[in-house]
Amino acid sequence: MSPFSSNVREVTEQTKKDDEEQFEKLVAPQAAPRKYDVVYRNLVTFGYGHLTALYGIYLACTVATWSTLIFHFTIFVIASIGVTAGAHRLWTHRAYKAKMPLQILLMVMNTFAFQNTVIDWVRDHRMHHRYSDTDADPHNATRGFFYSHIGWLLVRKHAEVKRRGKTVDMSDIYANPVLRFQRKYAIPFIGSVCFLLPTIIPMYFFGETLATAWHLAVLRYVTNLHTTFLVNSAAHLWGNKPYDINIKPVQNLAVSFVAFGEGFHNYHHVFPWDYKTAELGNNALNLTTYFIDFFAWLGWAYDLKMASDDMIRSRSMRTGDGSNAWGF
Ligand code: ST9
Ligand code: ZN
Ligand code: ZN
Repeated sequence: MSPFSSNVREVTEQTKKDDEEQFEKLVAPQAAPRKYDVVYRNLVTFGYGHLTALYGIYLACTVATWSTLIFHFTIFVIASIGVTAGAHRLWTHRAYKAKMPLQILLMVMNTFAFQNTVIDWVRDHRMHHRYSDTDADPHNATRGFFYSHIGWLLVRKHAEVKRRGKTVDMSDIYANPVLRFQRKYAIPFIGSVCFLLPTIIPMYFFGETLATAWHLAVLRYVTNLHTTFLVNSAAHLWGNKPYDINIKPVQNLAVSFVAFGEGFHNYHHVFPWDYKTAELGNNALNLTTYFIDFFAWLGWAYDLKMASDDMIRSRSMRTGDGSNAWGF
């Protein structure tokens, strides 16, 4: 455990609610034949985004200044942690608690990532855990890499997502004033934070042209999207299963590296309420944990939940594939 981890609480037994969710997972159909209802507007916007990002790579390698590149790398890190520490570990899984200043900071950091509003993100992600890799999971990985990576955002959701989604408890999220603010002012706020500022700042401070500034801003955004998407695709397909061999999510170190610690995904699906999302939380592949530990040290994060060693060991012995925490 890190010296910064004050206020850590070891969880020693699954709640009754988890058991009920486990049961429901079994009854949603896994990948029943379906007809895809393509959303052409999304096909056009994602197509434009990717072409813009490709040209952004060319500009990054030829004309962009180092200041602009460092600036965008910094935003990439900020946005990533806004997703991992904010939307994911804090708001979806309630793996720790955060005081108001940290919640506001995380909401702004998350806004740089523009992955819908946090409210919508949490609703989809709670469905993903409750009905993992069934038709009620928005990005059901039994439908393959492309569907779970990005395809699910190009078609209407499966009826099972909408039907079973009505029962998912979102009361904590709907009551959260910070998240309500983000949703209420979504268009001007997300537009300004995610696109406008990252375009204007390199123009005024680093002397970039509008074309270079815009293409690099979109490149940074698209890169953030793909590192997140890899958790839904690669970390459900390629890797080991030290904790539960019966589920699709795996340990994938490459994904952990690009997604700030979110690739230890076999562990995460077994212990979703663990704030580290991994057995070995403090390491170079899990920078999000250092971020949360730092704020725990400051007193802004508290009640960090963590699975006990005994609990992890007995679960590994019961259902794991015999590989270790790193997935070897
Ligand atoms: C983007 C994607 O933002 C975000 C990706 C998140 C990925 C999560 C990854 C998790 C990884 C975990 C670890 C973290 C790792 C982080 C690493 C970081 C380095 N429950 O959605 P609609 C109902 S892309 C309950 O329109 P359609 C509900 O009644 C970027 N109910 O469905 C809803 O109405 P309302 C920008 C649900 O029409 C109604 O259905 N974003 C649920 O089938 C309609 O919902 C975009 O481009 C649910 N889960 O359309 C937007 N879902 O909302 C992309 C739906 O009023 N999305 N209902 O209550 C869309 O355009 C559409 O959602 C669609 C489906 C076309 C995909
Ligand atoms: Zn998953
Ligand atoms: Zn999760």
